Amino acid sequence: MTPGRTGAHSGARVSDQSNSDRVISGRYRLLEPIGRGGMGTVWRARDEVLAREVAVKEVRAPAGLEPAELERLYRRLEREAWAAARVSHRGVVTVYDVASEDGRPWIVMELVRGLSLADVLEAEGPMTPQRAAHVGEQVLAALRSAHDSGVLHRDVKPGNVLIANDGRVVLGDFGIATLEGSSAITMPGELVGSPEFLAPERALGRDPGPASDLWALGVMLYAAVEGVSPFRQATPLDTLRAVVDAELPPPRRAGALEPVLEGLLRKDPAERLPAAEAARMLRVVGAGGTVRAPGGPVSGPEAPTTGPVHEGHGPNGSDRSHTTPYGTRSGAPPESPYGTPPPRP
Ligand code: 3AM
Repeated sequence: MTPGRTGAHSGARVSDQSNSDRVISGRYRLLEPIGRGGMGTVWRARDEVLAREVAVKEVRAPAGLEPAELERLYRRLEREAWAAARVSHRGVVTVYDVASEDGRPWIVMELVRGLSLADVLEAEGPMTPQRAAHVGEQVLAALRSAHDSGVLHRDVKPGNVLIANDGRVVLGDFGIATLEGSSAITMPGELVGSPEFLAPERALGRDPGPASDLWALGVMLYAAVEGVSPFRQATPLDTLRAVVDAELPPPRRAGALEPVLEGLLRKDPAERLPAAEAARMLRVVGAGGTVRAPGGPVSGPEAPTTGPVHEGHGPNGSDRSHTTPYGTRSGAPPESPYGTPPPRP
């Protein structure tokens, strides 16, 4: 990673330059698009009042909405940005402002200079279980802080996890976060969130809870070590069916992380690994130790194994050792982490 740059956010993959140099709300000058999320484009921008760079998310509504529906969507997004602003944690992107321009909200956030986990996986291929556990531990700490404030993220996925150049792992994009207990923003026929990360209870149309975010964390960590997303199928509908019905494809490269994945990816949210236990297990695996199946005793960090964990455990695994959590990039870029659907069990 190159210090000081915004990671892969050169704008090369984001073609919409049309708003460049536009000033939002008389204050935020859009400089370059740095990524595109589900709800719109994220820009690197300059806050002209405080003379610092920020990230600004442009919210785009699905085409064809009635004006009243549009208005409702925008007001809800504002409320949800305010909900996210309640969370104060070093692992959670700081929301500074909701600016209003051309009748729609623009979410102003801390600019994280680094790469998204999606970019890292694309460039480097699957992670070692130890490194994934280290990332997962930090994402979980951020989620627990959000949950303690009554905020659900609802869109945990590699594109929304930012790995800053200083090594900090930051959970970003609270654009569709919501207060626990309030209903989701839904457009006719639309599910909020990406199908492959959606927890079974959400795929079944039930209200999400903190455990739904833990499921998404499990999917993300599975994809990070295995190189394939566990339930992804050719169409969103088939993916949702697999989320609800399919057994978890047995991990082949997860090694010490396997009990954590199994615990986070239990279909019944009541049986899912509790956050505190998941945090403890991730800490142990991140330190090079091993853990027993969820519910069982955990081997403490006092007796971690040393050295890489389960390197060479699966195909292409032997040359991917990383001596530091964000160290050496090795080997040819592998297949996309979300490329090939896993075989159905
Ligand atoms: O499209 P990629 O994965 O490169 O990292 C986020 C993602 O990048 C980036 O915008 C894209 C869509 O979410 N992003 C989101 N919030 C950000 C922030 N606060 C951010 N990059 C820097 N700072």
